[in-house]
Amino acid sequence: MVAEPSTAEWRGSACILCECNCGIEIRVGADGRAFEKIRGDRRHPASRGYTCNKALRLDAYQNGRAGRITAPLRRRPDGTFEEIGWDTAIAEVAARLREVERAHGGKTIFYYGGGGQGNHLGGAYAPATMRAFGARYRSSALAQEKTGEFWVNARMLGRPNRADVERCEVAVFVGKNPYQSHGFPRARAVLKEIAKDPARSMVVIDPVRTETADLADFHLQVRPGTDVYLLTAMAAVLVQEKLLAADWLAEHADGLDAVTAVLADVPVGEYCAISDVPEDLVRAAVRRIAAASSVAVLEDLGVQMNRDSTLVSYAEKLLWLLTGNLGNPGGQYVFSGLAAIGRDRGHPAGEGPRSPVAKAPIISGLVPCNVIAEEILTDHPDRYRAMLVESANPAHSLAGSARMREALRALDVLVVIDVAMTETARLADYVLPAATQFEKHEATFFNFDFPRNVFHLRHPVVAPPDGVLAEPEIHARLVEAAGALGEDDYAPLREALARGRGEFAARFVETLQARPGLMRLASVLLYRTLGPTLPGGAAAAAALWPLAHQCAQENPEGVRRAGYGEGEAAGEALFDAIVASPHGVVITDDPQDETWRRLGGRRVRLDVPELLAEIAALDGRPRPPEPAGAWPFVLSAGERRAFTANTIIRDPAWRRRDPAGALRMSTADAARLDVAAGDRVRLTTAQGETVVAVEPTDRMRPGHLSLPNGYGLTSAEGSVAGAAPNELTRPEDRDAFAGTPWHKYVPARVEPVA
Ligand SMILES: Nc1nc2c(c(=O)[nH]1)N[C@H]1C(S)=C(S)[C@@H](COP(=O)(O)OP(=O)(O)OC[C@H]3O[C@@H](n4cnc5c(=O)[nH]c(N)nc54)[C@H](O)[C@@H]3O)O[C@H]1N2
Ligand SMILES: Nc1nc2c(c(=O)[nH]1)N[C@H]1C(S)=C(S)[C@@H](COP(=O)(O)OP(=O)(O)OC[C@H]3O[C@@H](n4cnc5c(=O)[nH]c(N)nc54)[C@H](O)[C@@H]3O)O[C@H]1N2
Ligand code: SF4
Ligand SMILES: [Mo]
Repeated sequence: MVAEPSTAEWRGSACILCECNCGIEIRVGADGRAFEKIRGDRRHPASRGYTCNKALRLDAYQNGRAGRITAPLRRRPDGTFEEIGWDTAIAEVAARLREVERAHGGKTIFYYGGGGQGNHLGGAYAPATMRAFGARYRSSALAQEKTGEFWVNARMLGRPNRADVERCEVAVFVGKNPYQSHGFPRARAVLKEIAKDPARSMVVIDPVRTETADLADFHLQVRPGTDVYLLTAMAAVLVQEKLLAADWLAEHADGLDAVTAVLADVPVGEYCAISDVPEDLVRAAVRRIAAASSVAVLEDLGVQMNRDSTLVSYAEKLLWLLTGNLGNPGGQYVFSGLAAIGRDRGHPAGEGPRSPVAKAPIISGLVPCNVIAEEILTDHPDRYRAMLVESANPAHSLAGSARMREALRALDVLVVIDVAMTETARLADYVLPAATQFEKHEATFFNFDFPRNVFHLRHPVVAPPDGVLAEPEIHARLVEAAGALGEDDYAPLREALARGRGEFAARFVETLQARPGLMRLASVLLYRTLGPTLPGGAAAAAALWPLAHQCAQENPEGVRRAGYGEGEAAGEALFDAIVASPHGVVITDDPQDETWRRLGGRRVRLDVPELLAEIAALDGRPRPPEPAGAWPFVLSAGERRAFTANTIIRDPAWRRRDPAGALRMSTADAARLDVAAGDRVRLTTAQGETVVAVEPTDRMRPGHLSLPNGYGLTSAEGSVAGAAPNELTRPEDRDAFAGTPWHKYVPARVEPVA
């Protein structure tokens, strides 16, 4: 049982609106529900009291007019929903999935999601449900943003890595606006520190003069979609001006000759012209990077959801590798963590696992989001027939919403686990209502900090309403209904646990060795055995127990320095500390050279042949078309702004500004079209059209448009606020290597409406 939280006191939790998950404290009102006050939590080891404007509005997530669901729903033949009990819901969902498995094989059951920006604990239990029904394929939002970068990291380094922005001398942001989107702790404060310090510099590569660009020393205001030319030119300047970290490269990297041979021939001036950035400015920025003792480079959606995204990731990594910025304080590092987010085997292009229908590359275990509809809408025998969607809203968030809706309708069965009636849930056969992130134990695996990495198991802040369940319980019930686990499996482990955790650990390992088939069911096995014994009703934390042990084994030095001791005991101590603290704990405190140990003595590989060949061939490629003719604009569909948070908060009233999500365009374009702020225009793309209000601004380049992310949600009453970006995007517009979308490069036109 979850302990009833008491009111009238500050309770430790975290903001769930972006991957930073800043620690917060919440004071709940006398009604036991309202978030009366929210403040940054000074005891949180990563955020240290910091929040941005968004955390203070979290009551709108918990208590807003958000279409909350509090009973399992079953679709009636006429398309309306009826409430059913949990026993019926679990039995019917299990029977329907079993039916699909029997008729077509478990591989036709597709799992999507597993957590948004704040809730990954459910995702830790989902593999058990997949295993119980024989499901093999899965995906999540990561496969429409990060998989290209994951693959490049795997090919070049063998491990994912991050940039140490907090300690760097020079920060470089490529298609990223951390002032609004964050992405590292205390982002606004860190950006201001860099801007203020004459010894440090900031380079921003973005077509928009963003709030981050305002703080930059070098703003390379690139023509949308041409970053591959700009970043290749930047890497080429390093070679051509002899700015390479030669000694470092000799010690740590292979393939330099192949790379320099290609970069030596790059026509820097011409590539700068294609990108429309003054060559002098580009050279000055590169010289600043080369002269710095440390450079931290972060790329994000502006390039990851754009043309040539995987190639851009490669050129971006060459920039910091050729200058020796790996493993140095303030450069790039390989992080610890409780889960392996971002790891991939790094198969050569064309050789790794593929999706069953579209034969798209599966990177980090994820099918590219842009082919999911294609994998359903076909008569291929292996097409996906059933889908389990958890904590995600693919009918809204994936490219080509119309086609995605058609695909979801074409499934034999769609099951959605969510807190609210979303665009996706409306299409479901069954909707299973979850407790919100403030009503249960919850956590994320976005733990990438260095040298001190942090994990935060949040405790419930308010009691859940009757009728909802936390995801671990939903998965456990589905697994049991499938007959994959039961009392016979639990009893011996419980017996061992009664004699102590040591006995339990030994019996658990023995059990998995004897029955390897239980491996992927382990989370539920632990939830039902170890779970009920955890303090404060933290049964959901059971899945963290093996992860804590694994973390202690893989990072003995970091875990010891963080104060957990050594050997088996360190894993137990780390786990107990995680479960006990409502404020988050430091899990590893790494020595500076830990990156090299994690790379296991492997050298960096600079020449990824498939990618280097494409870079070499750039010059012979047709030049990217200027926006013209029927599509004179490039639309960036889905920008992060002061009041956007994907589709996590569904109540539009949470927005202090910009309730309908204005279309930003340059003042010059607005004058030419004769439209002023607030005027409505028709925005058309090859996929669809919408009517939106414009906001002319001198921050935009002429020819460039931007729509915010996360608008266009249907309210409980059926009204829609703002434009849904993916009514305007197409699934076929995607990267050749990773299948990631071109959401930031959508040819468009704009016409004033009367
Ligand atoms: N406020 C807020 N913060 C968020 C989120 C949110 O919804 N709202 N979502 C979170 C999530 S899920 C993510 S993945 C991150 C994403 O964080 P970001 O990637 O920083 O967010 P975006 O605003 O989508 O895109 C970043 C920048 O790319 C620029 N851009 C557009 N086209 C191009 C181009 O052709 N080249 C280059 N170089 N840049 C271009 C845009 O102008 C924009 O400033 O944010 C997280 N944080
Ligand atoms: N055109 C365009 N499309 C984009 C983007 C873009 O920039 N442009 N950005 C993309 C990016 S980077 C991302 S990350 C995705 C995000 O898109 P999705 O991965 O689809 O997820 P979210 O919009 O974050 O929605 C999270 C869902 O979780 C639900 N939820 C909230 N709390 C809980 C809980 O505790 N339990 C459960 N079970 N559910 C809960 C919410 O109601 C919501 O339905 O969107 C992508 N789509
Ligand atoms: S939205 Fe703001 S407060 Fe919330 S986690 Fe992100 S940076 Fe922190
Ligand atoms: Mo994202």
